Amino acid sequence: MKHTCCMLHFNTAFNLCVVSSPEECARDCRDNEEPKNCYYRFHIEFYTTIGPACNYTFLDQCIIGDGFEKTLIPINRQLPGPLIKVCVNDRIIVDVENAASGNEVTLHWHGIFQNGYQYYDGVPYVTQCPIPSSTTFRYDFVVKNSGTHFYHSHISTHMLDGQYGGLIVRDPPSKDPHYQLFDKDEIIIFLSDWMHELSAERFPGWYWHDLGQTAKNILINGLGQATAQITNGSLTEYTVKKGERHRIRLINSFTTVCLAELRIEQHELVVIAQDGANVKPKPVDKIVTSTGERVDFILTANQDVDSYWIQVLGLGECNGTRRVQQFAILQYEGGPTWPTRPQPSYADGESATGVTYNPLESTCDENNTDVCVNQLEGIDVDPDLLNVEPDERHILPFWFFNYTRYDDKILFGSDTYRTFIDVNDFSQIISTFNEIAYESPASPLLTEPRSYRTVCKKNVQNSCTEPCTCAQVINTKLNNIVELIIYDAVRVEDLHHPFHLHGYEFKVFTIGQFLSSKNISRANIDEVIKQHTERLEKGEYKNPPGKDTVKIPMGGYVIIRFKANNPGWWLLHCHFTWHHITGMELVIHVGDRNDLPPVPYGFPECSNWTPALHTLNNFYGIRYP
Ligand SMILES: *[C@@H]1O[C@H](CO)[C@@H](O)[C@H](O)[C@H]1NC(C)=O
Ligand SMILES: *[C@@H]1O[C@H](CO)[C@@H](O)[C@H](O)[C@H]1NC(C)=O
Ligand SMILES: *[C@@H]1O[C@H](CO)[C@@H](O)[C@H](O)[C@H]1NC(C)=O
Ligand SMILES: *[C@@H]1O[C@H](CO)[C@@H](O)[C@H](O)[C@H]1NC(C)=O
Ligand SMILES: *[C@@H]1O[C@H](CO)[C@@H](O)[C@H](O)[C@H]1NC(C)=O
Ligand SMILES: *[C@@H]1O[C@H](CO)[C@@H](O)[C@H](O)[C@H]1NC(C)=O
Ligand SMILES: [Cu+2]
Repeated sequence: MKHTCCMLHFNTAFNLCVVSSPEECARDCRDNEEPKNCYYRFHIEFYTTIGPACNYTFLDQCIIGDGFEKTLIPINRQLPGPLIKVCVNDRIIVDVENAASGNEVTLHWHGIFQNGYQYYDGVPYVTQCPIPSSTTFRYDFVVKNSGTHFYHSHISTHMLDGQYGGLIVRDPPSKDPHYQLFDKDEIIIFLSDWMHELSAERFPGWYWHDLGQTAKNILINGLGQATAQITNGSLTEYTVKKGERHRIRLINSFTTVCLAELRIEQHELVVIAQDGANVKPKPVDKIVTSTGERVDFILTANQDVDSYWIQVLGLGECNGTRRVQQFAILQYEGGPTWPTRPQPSYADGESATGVTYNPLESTCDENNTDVCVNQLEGIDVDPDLLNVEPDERHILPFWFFNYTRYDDKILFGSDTYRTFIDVNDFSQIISTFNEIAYESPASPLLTEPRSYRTVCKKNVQNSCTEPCTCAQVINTKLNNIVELIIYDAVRVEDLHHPFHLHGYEFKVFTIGQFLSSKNISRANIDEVIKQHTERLEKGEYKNPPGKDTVKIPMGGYVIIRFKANNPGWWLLHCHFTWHHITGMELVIHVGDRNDLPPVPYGFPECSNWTPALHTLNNFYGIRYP
């Protein structure tokens, strides 16, 4: 692996460089250290849990999951996939070998800005062609922003089939404002949701039994109990030493609409970063996350030498009849391997008192007893972001287009094959964002920008009837201050959609919720903007915190801002898999072609191929009249 030749992209010359292994890269980060070239090989194939590898003592390729036998499409026969742990400014090279015959792959490096490496963001038909099976695609980028990130499949529903893993980018001591607050930085709590069949079974979904896409289980670092029964060995155990302060990195890699609430018996959790953005420390008792969100917190092992339950409750739809929950164990060195107290029930977790970070329902104003993500204090803010008027403001409602309300001919008319999902109330829906359901073009927008229909807004393009579908693009000027107001126009019980922006960290200014169950009108939003403007005029926003994924409360809204200083084609989408693949996404196009690095030499292309009919006929010498 070491001392290999490799080529730096965007560089015409060949550069000799040393490639380091994952272990060499997962070093302590030091000031003034040479960055490393970190190489990973990701092999993707169909596989099963509790398979024959689990019979041998060397368990490297044994995936247990929750002990239920099922097919998955993991990376390197691991769940979660291999951990990428590097220092800021390292270069990450990942060769993705797609051996899952019949399935395409792309991987998104969630949280990495990719400024200068726009071709490696992993969004199919936006930044690259999907990786066909039996081919290898090399992701190759330098990470310039630190934090707790992760990677996951960005195509179809494959994220649920086990294609994800942690991506931790650490700062050297002088760059980490919280460096003095912890002794150890080793624990990762990686949360994923789980079903007992391949995800494809649930897209569009079943109609007669077990409707919808609700998760069956939750896994913590790929492990969990299948039922209420306690089985030793199937839970993740974290070991700490009494007195130590741990920086714990929590990653939510769910795919369904369930959210997760984490609590660690008898321990306070001090939040220090969200989605890789540092914040002033804030002690809380419970941490709620939705898919795409990450939280770094400090846990001080200051309780009796013992074992403690780490309890994760599934919220939203997972808090229905099933009350899905999962456990891991925090074990103090010298303490028992298993907690002496009984395993808490869902109701025990629910009734545990204390302050909740990122609560589901909250007004997020000064009277809030919980802590909304906009109520943490950032470490630094670009003063331009506090301008009263942004350079651009985009008001973006989202809702579901419900085919079932209309004549069935819209969905099942002859010769129309519209995308839909079957949801748990027997209706068929697609998802719209800014009044359009996103539809992929046939070639990546980044490399083939002419391939999309430029005008596709309802009422503007005559041919676009409701539901309007197209590759929706919002053009933005490089370096503009951009404000987005994203709102849940038609509230649906239990849904709190998390929106993720690629390529950026934004600042969260306001989160709010309308308490009535009425639809949110544009007039409601105008009132919200008025109050927001007043707050800006009075200088009431001091240091809005950063994030890259933010959950919009049911029937609520968020106001976020960012400086558009990263040129490229960046997806903005609901991170619930079934929502974004049915249209709840759009592309923010920043700058133009001249602002981007050249397309890497030999970069794969894809497109439709429907040649004129006479081409073939000319070749064979056949003529039509
Ligand atoms: C694998 O393990 C199971 C359960 O212990 C056992 O019944 C089976 O015989 C083993 N198979 C092989 C091939 O060793
Ligand atoms: C789990 O392990 C502990 C300690 O070894 C033991 O006391 C307990 O009975 C085990 N529980 C089960 C369900 O096997
Ligand atoms: C579960 O749902 C019930 C009923 O809506 C609610 O009262 C309770 O607070 C929810 N639990 C959690 C942990 O969100
Ligand atoms: C907070 O509570 C106080 C006292 O009840 C009330 O006067 C004030 O209007 C509340 N603030 C908001 C934003 O609702
Ligand atoms: C869709 O419309 C049907 C028929 O009006 C209704 O029963 C169902 O609740 C709606 N579903 C959603 C998700 O809005
Ligand atoms: C809310 O909006 C949905 C979708 O546009 C519509 O079907 C429904 O009738 C509206 N409800 C009310 C109360 O206006
Ligand atoms: Cu959504």
